[in-house]
Amino acid sequence: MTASTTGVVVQGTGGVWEVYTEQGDRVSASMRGRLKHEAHGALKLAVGDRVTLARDAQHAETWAITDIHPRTSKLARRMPGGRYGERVVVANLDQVLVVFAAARPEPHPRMLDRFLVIAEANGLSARIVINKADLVAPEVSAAVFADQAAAGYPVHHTSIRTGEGMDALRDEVEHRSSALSGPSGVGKSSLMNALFPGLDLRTGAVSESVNKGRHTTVGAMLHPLPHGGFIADTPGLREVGLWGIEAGQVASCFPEFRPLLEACRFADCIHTVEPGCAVREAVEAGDVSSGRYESYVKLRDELTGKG
Ligand SMILES: Nc1nc2c(ncn2[C@@H]2O[C@H](COP(=O)(O)OP(=O)(O)OP(=O)(O)O)[C@@H](O)[C@H]2O)c(=O)[nH]1
Ligand SMILES: [Mg+2]
Ligand SMILES: [Zn+2]
Repeated sequence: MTASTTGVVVQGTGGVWEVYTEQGDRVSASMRGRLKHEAHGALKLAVGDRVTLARDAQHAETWAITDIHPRTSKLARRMPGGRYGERVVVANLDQVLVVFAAARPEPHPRMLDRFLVIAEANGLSARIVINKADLVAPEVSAAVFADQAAAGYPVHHTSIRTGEGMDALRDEVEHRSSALSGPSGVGKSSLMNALFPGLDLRTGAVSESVNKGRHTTVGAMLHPLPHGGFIADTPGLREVGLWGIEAGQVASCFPEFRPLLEACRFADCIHTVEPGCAVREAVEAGDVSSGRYESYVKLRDELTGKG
């Protein structure tokens, strides 16, 4: 007799995987032989994948992953040239939360743009969280990321000290699968603990180095949320980086550039020196922020080896 169920892979980087079942149990499982062969040596399964599990009555302790359900999205590190394919860091994410602090550490709009471009290149919607709102006057922190808000990204102001913004952010995170990203020390783990007290994530300046020392393979890990949904703490965008993004793809990773791209005089316009460039005209007219344009040039140069 065989029992079967479905679940979501929450941890593991090959070999044994931790799966959170639809019954709310956390079980260990390995891929069934047939599935392994289909993978052609590549790591086919990733954290976030929905899977079917089966268990034989004779081996009641061991679950086998018998099927991987189709993905709705993936945050992937693509290898250049496509020779080694890609490595999926987290599958089936609904959104990325890019967290910065209003202060301590100081926020950097150009660094935020880098995170946003990585999310866009992976086809994931992004939400900006400005944490530690208790440290800075609201109009000051709103001004820092005003260009990104104007580009259409939702912005949350939060503080774990005052509780500001917590209910609104929780509403956007519950029942979804989200990855948190952002610089060290901005309060990502603190925020998750404040939103969902049962999570008990490690906080403090050393959290990440401690984690790296404990696990030789630092992979993504999903935390199930009490009322449904999952959250991945740090690993995510930073690990994926700009790796494998094509230089020609960068302009379309700026949502406010997209309606302009068809209007450039040259189809292969790279929006730097060409005459009749609709993007540069919009920057000069003040319709597109010069800071965002600066990020575009910088990231593109980095990908073409000029940066
Ligand atoms: N004043 C203030 N301090 C905060 C707030 N949120 C977090 N902190 C403090 O900021 C420090 C860093 O918080 P963490 O949650 O460890 O930051 P993190 O982003 O998870 O850092 P890494 O894991 O290193 O990436 C801790 O000392 C927190 O107490 C806030 O809203 N206001
Ligand atoms: Mg942390
Ligand atoms: Zn152009």
